[in-house]
Amino acid sequence: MLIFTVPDMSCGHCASTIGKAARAAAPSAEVKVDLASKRVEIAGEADQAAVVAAIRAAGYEPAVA
Ligand SMILES: [Cu+2]
Repeated sequence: MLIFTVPDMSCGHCASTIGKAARAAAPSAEVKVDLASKRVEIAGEADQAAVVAAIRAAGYEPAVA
């Protein structure tokens, strides 16, 4: 399980963009994005560096929780 916080996730649009980026980077994992807690949880096979890079490329800065 990878857990990130994304402090600049501020609305549903951010959450959906971040979710798409994370899912594209970890297609076989289960990705959950929670706007209220600004968290991204990824269960299953996922490359942390690839997910971080994808979220950054989408314009957000993830922090490993
Ligand atoms: Cu937003």
